[in-house]
Amino acid sequence: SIPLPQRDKWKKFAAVEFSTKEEFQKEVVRHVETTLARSLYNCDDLAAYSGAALAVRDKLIIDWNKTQQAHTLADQKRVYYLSLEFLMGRTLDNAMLNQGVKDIAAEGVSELGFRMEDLIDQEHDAALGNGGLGRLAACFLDSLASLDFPAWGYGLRYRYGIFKQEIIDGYQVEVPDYWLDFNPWEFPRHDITVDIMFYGFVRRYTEDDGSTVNIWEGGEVVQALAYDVPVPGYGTATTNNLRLWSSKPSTGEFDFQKFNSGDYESSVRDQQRAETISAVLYPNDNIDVGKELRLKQQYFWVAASLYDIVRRFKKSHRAWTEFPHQVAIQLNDTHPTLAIVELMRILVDKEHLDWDTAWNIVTETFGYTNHTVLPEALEKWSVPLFQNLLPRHLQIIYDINLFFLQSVERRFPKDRELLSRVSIIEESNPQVIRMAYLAIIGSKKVNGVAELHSDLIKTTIFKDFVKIFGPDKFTNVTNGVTPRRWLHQANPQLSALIKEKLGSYDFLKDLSLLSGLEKFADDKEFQKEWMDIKLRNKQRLAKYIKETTGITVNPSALFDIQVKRIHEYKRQQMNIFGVISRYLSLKAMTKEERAKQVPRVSIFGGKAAPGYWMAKTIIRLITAVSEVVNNDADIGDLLKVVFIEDYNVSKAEFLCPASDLSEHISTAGTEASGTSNMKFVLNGGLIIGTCDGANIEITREVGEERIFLFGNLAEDVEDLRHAHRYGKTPMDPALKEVCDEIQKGTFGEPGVFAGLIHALTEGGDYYLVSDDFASYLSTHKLVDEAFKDTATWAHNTIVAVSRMGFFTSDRAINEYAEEIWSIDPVKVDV
Ligand code: HBZ
Repeated sequence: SIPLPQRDKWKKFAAVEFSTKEEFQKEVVRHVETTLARSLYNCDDLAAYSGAALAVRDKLIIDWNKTQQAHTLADQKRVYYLSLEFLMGRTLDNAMLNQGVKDIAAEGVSELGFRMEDLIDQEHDAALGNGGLGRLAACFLDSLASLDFPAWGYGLRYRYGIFKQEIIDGYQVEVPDYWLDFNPWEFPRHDITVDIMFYGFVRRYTEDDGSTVNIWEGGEVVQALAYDVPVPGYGTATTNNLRLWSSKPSTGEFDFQKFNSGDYESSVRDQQRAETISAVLYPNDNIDVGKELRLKQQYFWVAASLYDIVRRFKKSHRAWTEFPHQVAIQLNDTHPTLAIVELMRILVDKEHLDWDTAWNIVTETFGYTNHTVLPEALEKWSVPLFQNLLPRHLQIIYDINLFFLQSVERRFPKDRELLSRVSIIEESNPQVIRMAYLAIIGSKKVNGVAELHSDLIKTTIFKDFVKIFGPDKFTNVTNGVTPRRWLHQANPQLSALIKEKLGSYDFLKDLSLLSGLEKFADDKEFQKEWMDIKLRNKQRLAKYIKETTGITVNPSALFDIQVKRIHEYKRQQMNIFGVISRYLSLKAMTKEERAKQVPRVSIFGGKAAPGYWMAKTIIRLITAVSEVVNNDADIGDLLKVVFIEDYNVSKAEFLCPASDLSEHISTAGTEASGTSNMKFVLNGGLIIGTCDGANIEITREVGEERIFLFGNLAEDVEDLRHAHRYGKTPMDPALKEVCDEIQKGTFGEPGVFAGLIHALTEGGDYYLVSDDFASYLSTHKLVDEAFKDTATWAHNTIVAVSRMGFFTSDRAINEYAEEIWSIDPVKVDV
């Protein structure tokens, strides 16, 4: 740092944040003219967006610097959130909101000749995630900063985020998402690099004192380069850091032998291999594929992050045993579980701590969040693959397992079965490493993401570990969403109306204040304003649908939305079968009967993993049904079916405010929590859903009258599946009709959909579509009836919103801070 005598000069010229409209405008023009080398003669929306973003970024980074200094000075325990995914979406709007400059900035750009909405629309989503898990990480970062917690996120800086989805001839086509052309929100830190090793071998030798030392050496080396993304809190100066690692060839690694022998091309190819590590986000959600490059990504990211965390800890010159008092590390699913092993390697091999001391430190440091019970999603790595890539880490895992199994044997001496059930190594061919078990054994706390889910992990997949470690190691933290993005930013009109009633925007920091709305639930004038906002949000969506698909929808129809990743367990197939059934009933009606029906718009959106053939078939069925139904003159406005292409965070922001009804209809016991259910209700929509994930807690909060629950319960699923396997379940008659219609060719070549039908019949209907179908259809009838009574509908949505305070991510983060991390906030002075 700068020597004392020169610091006054620095302080005199320290960067200052803009705080007025004029100062903001000055910054925008300066950036457009200098940083971007444009002028008033060639400044389009994109250049104006860029100028505004750079101006806001300057403000962020000044706060970021203050925050890092305050955190260093406070020297308190920090939390590190390790996640392979951060689904941040757009930044400009959110940064302006959190910094409290939205109004002056909007006026400012308007006077410069632009509309803020148009500028915001220029921004490319930061789509470094698949779905709920990645978006949860983003909401958590927002809450951590807003609550002044000293926290860092660590992730990978993928060159390609989740693919862009195009629908061509009704089928999903994946297009690469190259998003880094212009990203003003990241700062490359060319001075922060870490060399990461792969492959090689372990050399073991004996020291003079007789102890053995293991050294991992001789492998391929790749360099990790840090990119920092500032994360501003709402209504506070705290601006935390999200550090994303990018891979590049290590500086010492150029193969001069190849170069000298004239094989220049192949030596460049070797270098490019290094860049491949952070090139692409794996596009699978809730399915484990086990590719070597994925394991490389995991180790690369975990090793760089731990090196960084340990380096920061070492600056304080504390004893190693203090480490868990300074550092909490949260594992977002099992993807970063190698961090447990890597920290052991650092402590034992590099810092020469004895095993037990090191293991105590490690197991006091980590927390593990589980996001799924689906067997196909639980991460397992083949031992031979692992042995080759990370030989020393495999030895450490074997030792962790050995000591663990010995302790289990001491406590449960006669239970051989138990030992094989809980072993980190599964004795399959080839052997595999069960990452969830490693994460449990190496963590202080394990949590699920909603009450039912946290109970299920304790009674099913991790039952043995509850017996071994006791129930207190397992806890629940129900997910939440940030009301800054998901209420105020997504639905500014609703937020403003709520503010008018509650007197201030304090509810954005303390969402429980929404309870103050309940007394207005029967106020006719308020109901009208409330429903008018819903209508305007639906009109905006209708306009978007018209522009992007050509389909005309009636904004006063009931908008029924299901947007999320396409997956059999989420049962979009059941939804589209339900739509077909509705279509068939409408077709069978007389004109008079039809006139009494509530018009519907069924809206779908979501990506299928590129290799998930069944999910892609579901998309094809949705688009096929929409082609038939939307063009059927008998039906007109009574039913429209829309598939929204390329569902992502910024689309969710205008879809959530536009729903009357949203669908959260997973087979009971399969959806760990769900978070879009919370977003939809918070925006004044009702839910049709199963007794699954957070739907159950939403029901408890808003009251059973305000949610349309249907279907079998989690506790019945096993028996129902069993009955299917033994051929004891005839197909539901309404579903049978739907299947017959598909097979007749009403929606095009039936062969295309054979897989979907097969899954219901010979496939054993694993997701229990047939078992839940009758209840699903009859509940939709209740929805239609309820929608006719506008006053009661308005009342119910107002009451529901007023009771959604629990589902803020601020509440979730406070629970993590208290029960898992033991961290306190640090105030940043301005
Ligand atoms: O995490 C989701 C759950 O399905 C959802 O119920 C929950 O609300 C949310 C947040 O807790 N899980 C995921 O989104 N999972 C993944 O995206 C995923 C990605 C890569 C994997 C496995 C899972 O290898």
